[in-house]
Amino acid sequence: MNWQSDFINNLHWSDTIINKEGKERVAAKIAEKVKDGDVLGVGSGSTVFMALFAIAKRIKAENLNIKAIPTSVEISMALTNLGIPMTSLYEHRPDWLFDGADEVDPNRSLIKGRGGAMFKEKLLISSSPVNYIIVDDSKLVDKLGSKFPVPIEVFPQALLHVEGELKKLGTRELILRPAKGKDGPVITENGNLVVDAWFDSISTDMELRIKSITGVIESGLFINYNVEILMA
Ligand code: ABF
Repeated sequence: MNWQSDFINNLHWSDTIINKEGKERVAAKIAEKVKDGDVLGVGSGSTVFMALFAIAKRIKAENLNIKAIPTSVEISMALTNLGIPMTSLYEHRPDWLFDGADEVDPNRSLIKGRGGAMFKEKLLISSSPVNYIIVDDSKLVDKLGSKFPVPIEVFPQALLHVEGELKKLGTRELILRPAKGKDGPVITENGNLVVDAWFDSISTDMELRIKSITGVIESGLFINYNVEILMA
């Protein structure tokens, strides 16, 4: 199996992305920031993919020596395809990072995790001194939770316990995320489930309250992180 070319050929999302031009513009802004010798943290999502294509062009044209730390297997495969060398958190911490988001509120707090990679995304953001969140204006909201639920990665046998505790925190609706195109739930790269939790209101301590439930690995709430929002 030639997974490398299969992977690129299967990027059907490139034809269907919402606001492709906006995402391309912000991806170009990220590529401009890359300097020779940088170790980059690389998030997930279509905007990140576009930034990687732009970065790969610069690496080739200017013979830059860059290393990237990926947040998912999918991003690792894209890096391999594009010839961008990889490293890991065992060896390096990122100099800076770029990642997408699903919602951004006026305080720069975020909901992320539509791809289910929020644990590694949060680990990388927490390890990196400078973090750019690349979004188009459709991601801006007055209130977190207006358009997207909060994704929560849950250890499988803790599901019933976590469900009960989330109800105590006031969740309006909980959905066990289904796997696309097949029966059964999504299984994360860490072997866990993802629960999408809708809240009517998300207080600033909600991230910590969710994280303190035994069996929760991580949530897609990023409240008051050190991030700069880059928009097209
Ligand atoms: C990742 O990609 C996720 O945390 C977020 O859910 C998603 C954003 O994707 P896109 O850039 O395609 O809108 O950052």
